[in-house]
Amino acid sequence: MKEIEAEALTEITNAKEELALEKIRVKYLGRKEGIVTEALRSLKNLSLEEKKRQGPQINALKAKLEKTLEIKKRDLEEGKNKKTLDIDITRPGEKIIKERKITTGHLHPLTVLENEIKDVFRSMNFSVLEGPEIESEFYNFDALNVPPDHPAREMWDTFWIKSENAKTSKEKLLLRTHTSPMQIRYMESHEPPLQIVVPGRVFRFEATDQTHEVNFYQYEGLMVGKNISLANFKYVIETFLKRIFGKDIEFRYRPSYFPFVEPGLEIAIKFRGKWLEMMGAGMVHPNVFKAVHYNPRDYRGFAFGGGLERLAMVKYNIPDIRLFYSGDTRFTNQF
Ligand code: FA5
Repeated sequence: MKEIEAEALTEITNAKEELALEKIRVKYLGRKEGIVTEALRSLKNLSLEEKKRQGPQINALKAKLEKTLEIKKRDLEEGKNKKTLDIDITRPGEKIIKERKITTGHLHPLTVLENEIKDVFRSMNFSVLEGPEIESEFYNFDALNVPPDHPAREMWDTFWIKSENAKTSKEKLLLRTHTSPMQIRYMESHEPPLQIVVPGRVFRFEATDQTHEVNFYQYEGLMVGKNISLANFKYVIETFLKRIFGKDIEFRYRPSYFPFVEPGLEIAIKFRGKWLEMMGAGMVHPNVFKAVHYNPRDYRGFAFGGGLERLAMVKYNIPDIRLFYSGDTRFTNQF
């Protein structure tokens, strides 16, 4: 009986399919010639004593085999079901393959770069903030040392917003021509030391070409404290450029003029064989400090304002600024 049991159990374990399992059942438990069935049947030829000894053993074996067969049968059935579930879940559904491909969205290259800029400045302890796109004449010009009759106003062709009843320059509205008004807004409500960066959209009423848009983005920087110098500016800006471009790039500083800085300078980067103006900058003008009621004798600071698209053009080697706003997905899908 022990031998039969071992043999039957091995066969059951090795059975690969239900048909094979049925054959094993017939072989051992079949009504006509099953080995165990035969053994039970032959009990009647034995002495009473032997019957008492062997009867329970054979019955126990019969029960055990029945149970094992049942479990194995269930396993095989489950295995079969599993097989039908054995699919590649990363594969798009049949319907989707046939009808349409699912395309996932992604960020616009300018958004990606703006996020990168914020990260770089945050890592240098700058706070990131935003300001209003509709500004007043006061914040966009007057407080930045550009009074109404100042010739420098011509540097920024402005979209004015009709505001007939406006009496003061704080009430006269326009689409901001640069992010610099946020210098004033922030200093009005904060005391130095401070260091901020302000990305945002700006507008200019000017003709477009390969490097000029009517609507573009700037990132404004401002750092004010007791002993801030151009050396601090140089360090911050060179660290910034290295982090954005991941390598040394060819750039130059040149003296420039902006009414709200003294001295003023501009930074250009060599791009496709030409110098491309990237940002204006300089040491905050004493009149700007006066406008926010800081004593110009107490504080010094630097400010800069750069063009986001220009930075992206150089970083991604894009020849024409207008591509950013073309809405052409063949362009944006490359990012
Ligand atoms: C300004 O707007 C100053 N507010 C910058 C500044 C800030 C100077 C703080 C000093 C201190 P500017 O007009 O040069 O300056 O513009 C700054 C940058 O914006 C330019 O260097 C250029 O990179 C970008 N830019 C200017 N005009 C356009 C335009 N039409 N299209 C795309 N980018 C432009």
